[in-house]
Amino acid sequence: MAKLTLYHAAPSRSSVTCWMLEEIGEPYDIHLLSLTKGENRTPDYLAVNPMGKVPALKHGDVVITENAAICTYLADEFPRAKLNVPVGDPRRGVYLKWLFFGPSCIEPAIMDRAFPRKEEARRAALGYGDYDTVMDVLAKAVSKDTYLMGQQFTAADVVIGSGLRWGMMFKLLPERPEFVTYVKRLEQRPALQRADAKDKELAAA
Ligand SMILES: N[C@@H](CCC(=O)N[C@@H](CS)C(=O)NCC(=O)O)C(=O)O
Repeated sequence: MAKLTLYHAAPSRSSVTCWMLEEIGEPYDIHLLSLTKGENRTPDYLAVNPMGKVPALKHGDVVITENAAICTYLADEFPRAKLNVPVGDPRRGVYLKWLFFGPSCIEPAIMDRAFPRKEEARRAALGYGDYDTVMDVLAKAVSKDTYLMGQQFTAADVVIGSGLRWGMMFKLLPERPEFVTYVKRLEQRPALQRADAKDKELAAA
């Protein structure tokens, strides 16, 4: 099987991919980078990800970047883990919607809150519309069933769950009861616990 290598800074956004890899359950290597030492800006790493960002995932000769793309890729590439909704399944459209909602709505809504613009942007001009609507849509989605796709835990939960988890950790998202309950449920997953433990160990080394 082609080798999996995660380019990771512990903890950071690449912890999302680490969680996903733990859910997949295939062996992988970690190539640790120190962001504070600028190891993500070296020519060697820029050849892997010209954005100079983590995560990046190497699978054989393929390099994938962007958390949501990596999670989508891994779920499709390793269907045995049952973390995807496959092509042909009518639920796939909604599944993809949530995978894209993370980077295209949650992340910019949070970042605009953390670093407000001098002038308020028109709602129609922002891809995510407005912060409160994003929160309301999310609260409804995560409280409807056990997971976003019902009883099935999927890569979409890794992406959206991570956004909610990190957002609340950095006080950029409200601790709405729907978010807290959903995140607590995710935190019971052994794969997330293993990823967290790995991050603690790597950060302390
Ligand atoms: N859009 C990327 C964002 C990745 C990202 O911003 N990673 C941060 C770590 S939290 C990073 O590499 N920062 C280092 C830098 O920009 O110098 C994704 O979703 O994967």
